[in-house]
Amino acid sequence: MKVMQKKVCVLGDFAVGKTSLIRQFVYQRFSEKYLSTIGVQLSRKTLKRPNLILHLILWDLAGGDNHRATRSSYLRGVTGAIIVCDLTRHNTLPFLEAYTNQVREVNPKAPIIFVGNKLDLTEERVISDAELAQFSKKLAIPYRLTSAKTGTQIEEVFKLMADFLSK
Ligand code: G3D
Ligand code: MG
Repeated sequence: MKVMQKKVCVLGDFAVGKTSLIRQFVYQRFSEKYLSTIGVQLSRKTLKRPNLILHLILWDLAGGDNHRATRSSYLRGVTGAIIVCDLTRHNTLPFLEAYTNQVREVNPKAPIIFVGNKLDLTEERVISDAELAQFSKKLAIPYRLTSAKTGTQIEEVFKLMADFLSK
C-alpha cells in the first residue's frame, strides 16, 4: 500500500467561503494552533483508493486576505490548489487568475480547480456559467459550482483534486 501526503491550498478573496468548504468536507480537524503565527489553519482528510492512501493536508488562511507577507511561505511546497470565487460578488472573479499565477509560479505542475461557491444563493447570483467557463477555458483549469452551505458538489471537488494528485 502506497501512502502519499499532499499539500492543497484553498485560495480566494475574503469571505468567498474557503473555510466553509473545508468544514463541509473535513470532519477531522487537527493542529488548530499550528502555524497560527502566520495565520494558517491546517485540516487533514484521508482518502482511500485501491493500493493508495492519500492524505490531503488542506491549507486555509485564517482571517482576512491580508497576509501578503506570508504568501510565499504559505504556498511553498504546494501540490494542488482550489481557488474559490463567490457567485454573488463579481469582484471575486479576477482573483481566480491572480491566484492561478501565484500557484503556477511556485509549482507549475500543481493541479488547480476553480470553484464558484454560494450556488444556493440563486437570487443574488451575478457570475454566470458562461463567464466561469470562459475563465476556465482561457486558463485551462476545470471549474465546479458548489454550495458550502448545502454541501452541493463539495465532495466532488476534493475527489477530483485527489484524482489529479494520485495520477
Ligand atoms: P472565507 O474563509 O473564504 O473568508 P467563510 O469565507 O467560509 O468564512 O464564509 C464567509 C461567509 O459566507 C460566512 O458567512 C459563510 O457562512 C458564508 N458562506 C460560505 N459558503 C457559503 C455558501 O455556499 N452559501 C451561503 N449561503 N453562504 C456561504 P457569515 O455570515 O458566517 O460570515
Ligand atoms: Mg476563512
